[in-house]
Formats: sequence, structure tokens, C-alpha cells
Amino acid sequence: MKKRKIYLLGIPVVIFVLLAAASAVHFPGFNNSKPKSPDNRMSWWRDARFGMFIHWGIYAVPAHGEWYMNTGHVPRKEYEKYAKKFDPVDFDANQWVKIAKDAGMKYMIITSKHHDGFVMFHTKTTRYNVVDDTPWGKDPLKALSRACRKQGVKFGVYYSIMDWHSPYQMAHNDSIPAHPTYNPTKIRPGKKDDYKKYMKTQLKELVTQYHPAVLWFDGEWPDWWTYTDGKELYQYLRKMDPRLIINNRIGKRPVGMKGIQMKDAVGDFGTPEQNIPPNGIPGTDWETCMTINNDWGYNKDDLDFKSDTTLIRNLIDIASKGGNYLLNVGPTAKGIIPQPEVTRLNEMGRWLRVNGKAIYGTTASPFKKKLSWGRVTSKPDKLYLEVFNWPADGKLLLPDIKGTITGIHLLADPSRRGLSAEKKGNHVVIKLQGDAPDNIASVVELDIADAP
Ligand code: FHN
Repeated sequence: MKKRKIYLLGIPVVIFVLLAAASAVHFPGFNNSKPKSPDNRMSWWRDARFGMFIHWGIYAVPAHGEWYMNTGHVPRKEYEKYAKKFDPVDFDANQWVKIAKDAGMKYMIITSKHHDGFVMFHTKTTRYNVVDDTPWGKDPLKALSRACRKQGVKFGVYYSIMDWHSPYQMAHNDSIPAHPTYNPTKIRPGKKDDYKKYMKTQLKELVTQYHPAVLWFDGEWPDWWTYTDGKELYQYLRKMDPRLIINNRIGKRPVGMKGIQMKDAVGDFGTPEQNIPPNGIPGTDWETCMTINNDWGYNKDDLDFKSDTTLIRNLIDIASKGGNYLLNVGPTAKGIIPQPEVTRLNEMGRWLRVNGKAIYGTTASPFKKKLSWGRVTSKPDKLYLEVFNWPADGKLLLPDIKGTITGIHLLADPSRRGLSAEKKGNHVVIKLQGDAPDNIASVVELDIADAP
């Protein structure tokens, strides 16, 4: 199609736009609804975008994942014996935090007590804890919270409300004591307040002993735990530490209870699990948690590890929808983070050292339309184009935007060579040069002036 030359000020349009791109012209475009929790408390978390989840406990001894007590129908007395075999002599808190930091992770959440009820910190509430009941006798939360502070990584803890070991909770079906099914537990009649007291004492120990920035609740689905329980516990913790960030599983996840809308959910952020919401969760802070293989706790037979391409593109996809990514590791009973997980985290760190600007402190893409070539993240005066599929013709098609493009360059290009653009109908065509600097995702940074 022969392009009809349009002259402006006697100059062909194409040249004009190039000049304009170099010297600022206007285009249409945006939406970014604000979450409900206050900025001052949430801002570090929103900027962080990427954290490490750690599922670690005595379930690492049998090494069939964190649900083994239930899936293996292991009677309590039998399961307790694993504590006697828990001796992680190779545990090194500084090394774990360094692995997270080198991966580009800004915060870490470790299991303080999972559904099996074994307590992974020093508590006065029960001897069934890592210090009093294992040959190892050390407190990993003390070491990790210290190492995090030293290395500038935010520290947080996971806590399960459901407790398969608690005398106040009964197995779902223990009609055959030798073959119990615990999930979902029932509350022993008249013992709910005892359990809530037990839980509150432990949560107070966690907050006052390790000063977590995040409390990540889970195991809230048994029907004896109610929305009101969640609200009450939230207020109890909020009073204890006004800066605490608490997830929505302190109450009931909106999916569980009919009628609970996301906006009414207790807690500061939503927690999609093992999936990325197709359109994010507009108007809410949210965080996708995901395994690198298929298990949260260490499972020696689970070698189905996701590729670093999948993991890096997941992080970008989640950020482009305004969410955080909490990526899990499952250390062994010896205290080692499995090498296949470390290798992939190192790859994510390599990518983020070049392209971190496109993730940290960004907000969701202004474009509703899915872009065939990749994703977009934004800042008030920047747009980051994360290109998964580098266009063969070097032309990257971008929908209209509001604001003036004042500069275009590749984040991977240390010389920040300027790229050009031209307007085509209601699109902007970014002209890329040469091959993709990164086959997983190459980032084009657009400087935008007077964006709304
Ligand atoms: O049952 C747990 C599971 O073991 C793991 O802790 C995940 C992590 O979000 N949460 C529960 C399943 O929803």
C-alpha cells in the first residue's frame, strides 16, 4: 500500500513523528484502581513484588511433602518420631537469605507451624517444638530473622490455623486410629477458646521474638474457623503491631464462604495459589504463591521443576497485573535448599540484575488488551515493555498511550542507545534493532512525559 505523504509544516508526517518522539507529542489511554490498605504500611510490600516462601519442618524427614501426616494417614504418636530424627546440621541462615537476595527476592516467609502442628521456633506453649524436641535443638526463625535484618531482606512467617497435632482439634476421621485422616479437622467440643488462646500465645511469641513484617496465615478452611474469628484475630494482631501486613487467610478466603466479597475479606492482600489471575485482582493487593516443582515441602521424588523461562515470565506476568510473586523452596531435612531450585533462582537473579527496574516499584499495565509479544509494567513516568517474542521485522506494535514518549532504549543496552518510534493509526510502532538481548524477556524502557 503506497503511503500517502501528509505534510505538516511542510515536513513528511513520518519524519515529524520521529522528531516529535524525540521532542514530545500527545497520545490517548490508562486505568489503575487503588487497593484498600494504607500506603504507609503496604508501600514496601507493593514495591517488593518478589519474595521467597519456605516450607520447612519435620515432614522433610520422610520427604513426601508437607501433607505426609494426612496423606500417609500417620497416627500422631508415629509422626512425632520424625522430630527425633530432625537434625539439619547443614542449615545456614545467612546462605538461605543470600540465595533469596541473589535471586532478587525482597522478602522471605517461612513456615513457623504447618498443618502438622510441629512448631519451628522456641515456644513455651508446647515441647513439640524444634528447640525442645529435636536432636538439633536450635531455633531457625531466630537465625533467619537475624540474617534477614543483616542482609536487608524483610522477614515474615507462615502460620497454620488448622493443627493436626493439637489436643483441641480432632482428626476429620479417626474411626480407624491406625489410619487417621486429619483434614479438615473438627474442633473438640468446648475447646475452641483453648485453641484460640494457644494460637494467640504463639502469635504473640512470634511477633515479639522475631518481629516479622508479614504474617501469612493458612489452614483457615475448617468450618469451625469463622470470618468473625478472623476479624477478631486481625484486630488483636493489628493492636500488637500496627505495621504488620497480614494475608486474607486469617479470615475466610472469598472463594470459601458464599457471600464474602474480596472487598469484605479480612486481611491486607489476596492469595491466589498455584495460579495467576487472568486479569489480576483490580483494586486489591494480591500475591500469587507458587511451587518451583509441585510440592511445598521437600519431596525427594518430585523432580518436576518449572523452567527458568516459565518462572521469569510468571514474575513479569504477575507484575504486569499488579501482583506479587511468592516463590517457594522446600529444604531437605539436612537444611539444604535443593540445587534445582537454587539454579533457577540464580537465573531469576541474573535477569533481575539487568531488568529489575521493570519489576520493582512498578504498577499494572495500562493496557487491558493482551499483547502478543509480551507484557507491560508501568511507573508514573515510565513504561516497560517486556518482550517475550521479539518481532522478526523489528517492529513492536503498542496501543495508543497517554503522555509523550521522550526516550526509548533497551534496559540491557548499557550505552542506552536511543530507539525510534512512529505513529501508525491508533498504534505506536517501536523500531527495534538487531536480535533480542534476552530470549526469555527483553525490556524496552519508554520515558513518558506529562502522563495523566
Ligand atoms: O495445604 C497448604 C499447603 O500445604 C501449602 O502450605 C499451601 C501454600 O499456600 N497452602 C495450603 C493449600 O492451600
